[in-house]
Amino acid sequence: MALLEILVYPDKRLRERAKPVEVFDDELKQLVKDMAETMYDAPGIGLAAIQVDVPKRVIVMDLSEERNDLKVFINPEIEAIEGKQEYEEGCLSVPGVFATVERIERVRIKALNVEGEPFEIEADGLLSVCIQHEVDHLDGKVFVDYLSRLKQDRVRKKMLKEIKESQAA
Ligand code: GNR
Ligand code: NI
Repeated sequence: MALLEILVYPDKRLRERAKPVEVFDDELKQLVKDMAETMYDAPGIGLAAIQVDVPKRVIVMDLSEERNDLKVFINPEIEAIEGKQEYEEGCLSVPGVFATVERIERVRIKALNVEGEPFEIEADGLLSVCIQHEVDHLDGKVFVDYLSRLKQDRVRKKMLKEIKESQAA
């Protein structure tokens, strides 16, 4: 097991479009394990592989209080069903920044499990928000992209300042 380093905005590698998984082997299982460990340690409720500099379409998530209900989505596809919702989002790649984002309320998710078997679920509430946030990462998007230019500039400056300070220390 290993903790992986989480890329921090505005790192350019977060802008890459992740590639579909084609091989369901032990290496993929190890990646999922390491991502789960990294997410639990952070702590966060979700993590996309691109955030640990692996440009593959792999997501781990755990929304449970007890942190014992790991969900894995490989090559996920989202289809809107209905509605809109607003949620105050945060991101492990933008530490300390929280902002309200409008998302689709109810979605259908088609994905593969770690064995490569397809499954389909419907989601609303936090699961729906989180899967949309994670699939954005796989497409090179970050939640701050939905904010005004002014707010994006402020977030970028804050992150760059913190990165600089952590390097000086
Ligand atoms: O830990 C996380 N919390 C969170 C809260 C509201 C909306 C989305 C999220 S996902 C985030 C983890 C993360 O950055 N995943 O990419
Ligand atoms: Ni995120």
